[in-house]
Amino acid sequence: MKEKRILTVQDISCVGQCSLTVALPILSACGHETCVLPSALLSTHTAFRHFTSLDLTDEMPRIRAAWEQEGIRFDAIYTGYLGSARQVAQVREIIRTCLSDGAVRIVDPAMADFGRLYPAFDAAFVDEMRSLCRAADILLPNITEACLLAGVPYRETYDRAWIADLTGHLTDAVGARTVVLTGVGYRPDKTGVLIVQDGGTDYYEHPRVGRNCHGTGDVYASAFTGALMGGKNVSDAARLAADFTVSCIRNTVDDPAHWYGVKFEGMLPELYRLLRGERTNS
Ligand code: PXL
Repeated sequence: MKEKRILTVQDISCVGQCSLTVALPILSACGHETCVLPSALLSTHTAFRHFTSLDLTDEMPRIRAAWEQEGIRFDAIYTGYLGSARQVAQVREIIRTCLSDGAVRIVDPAMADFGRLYPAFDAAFVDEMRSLCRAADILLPNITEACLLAGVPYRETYDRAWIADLTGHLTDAVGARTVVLTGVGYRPDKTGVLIVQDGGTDYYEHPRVGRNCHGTGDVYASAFTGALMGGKNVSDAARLAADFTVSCIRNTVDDPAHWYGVKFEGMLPELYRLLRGERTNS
């Protein structure tokens, strides 16, 4: 495998197993050179009751200019939780100026879950995130994020026709070439990912394990990006990331004190096995 240089743009939550503290080890475990641009610095992620947050937007133009002077280019950019609506313009500028030819642009519009925006965000942020999505090759939303981006009211229960309608509105709204929609479940104890690509869809169903774990979206997006940039196609990367995320949640659910994140660290050997093509989940 030819390792890639990947830039990931998301926050550092000092405590909480999300964003960069998840993306960096997972992308590195996939064998890539992982470069980071912290979007914000938080004491914890925002599901904790008390947290501090420092938006790092103002540092971005300085960092970008320094990279330009050094001639630094990336083979892929993968963005996650951003620090503010005004930061999106900076991230778009980095996409415009810091990528090598043919680089892959992956956007996880990490801003909402379970029908609600995260505390720091509002409708203006959603509009900006939509503009970032328009600059992406691959989008990795959950259903809540897809609804916000597409302007479709959120629903807890749905059928295949509603999901098809949602992805239709989403691709109209953002023009992304490929969408991997996560958390799509049609049966009890099952959930899955829907890959929308080249005018067709491909659904991968997998077990829904235990309670909802915080940070699963970041584990998923990081494993997806690592696998894709390692040479898997979108469908295989989407499946591999789902299998890995299920293993990580299984490793977490029995520990009720561990409500704030996913215990992915001990599962990195499993990620190696999956990347080598050995399936271990049913
Ligand atoms: O996992 C998504 C995420 C990332 N970063 C921060 C968050 C969240 C979700 O709440 O608060 C700071």
